[in-house]
Amino acid sequence: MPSSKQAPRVGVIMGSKSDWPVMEHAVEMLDRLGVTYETRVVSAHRTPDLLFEYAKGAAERGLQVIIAGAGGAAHLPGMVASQTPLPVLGVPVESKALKGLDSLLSIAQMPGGIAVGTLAIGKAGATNAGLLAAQIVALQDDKVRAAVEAFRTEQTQKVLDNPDPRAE
Ligand code: RP5
Repeated sequence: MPSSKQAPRVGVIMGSKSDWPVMEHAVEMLDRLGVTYETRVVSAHRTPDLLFEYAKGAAERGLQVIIAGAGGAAHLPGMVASQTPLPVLGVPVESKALKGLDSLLSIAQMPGGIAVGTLAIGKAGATNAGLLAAQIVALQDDKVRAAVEAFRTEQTQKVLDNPDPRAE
């Protein structure tokens, strides 16, 4: 679903609906930084034709970055990257069996020649994927750049204002 009536600039896709509790943190960050996006389940093994259609049409539709989250044998980010010139950010989702180490290695260990920017496992990775996507969009958008800078200033100030680790 698009975030607003404005054209989405970031595509947030995931291999399964079950990835949403992690991937919603990417969307939260994009919302916070005022970046338009769309969200969609695109599975590399359950809907391979959709994967190709989505990735091939992404740049033409005006997307600037794709965030792809997947767990287990997580081939979604790499396959999407192989079908688009857009930067692809991969988020390894925690798996039940191997706690996301499988997802991390599947996404990070791309053979040279097709790049996927791999983030941390889980919530931190999804949050940073949203942040990094915004930073990429900010290269051509001063409003988003100002929002990224304000976010970081606020984050720094919060730490400086609360130096006592025991305080509530
Ligand atoms: C991957 O398999 C998905 O990205 C998800 O993390 C994992 C499990 O999917 P479900 O069985 O919950 O649909 O493709």
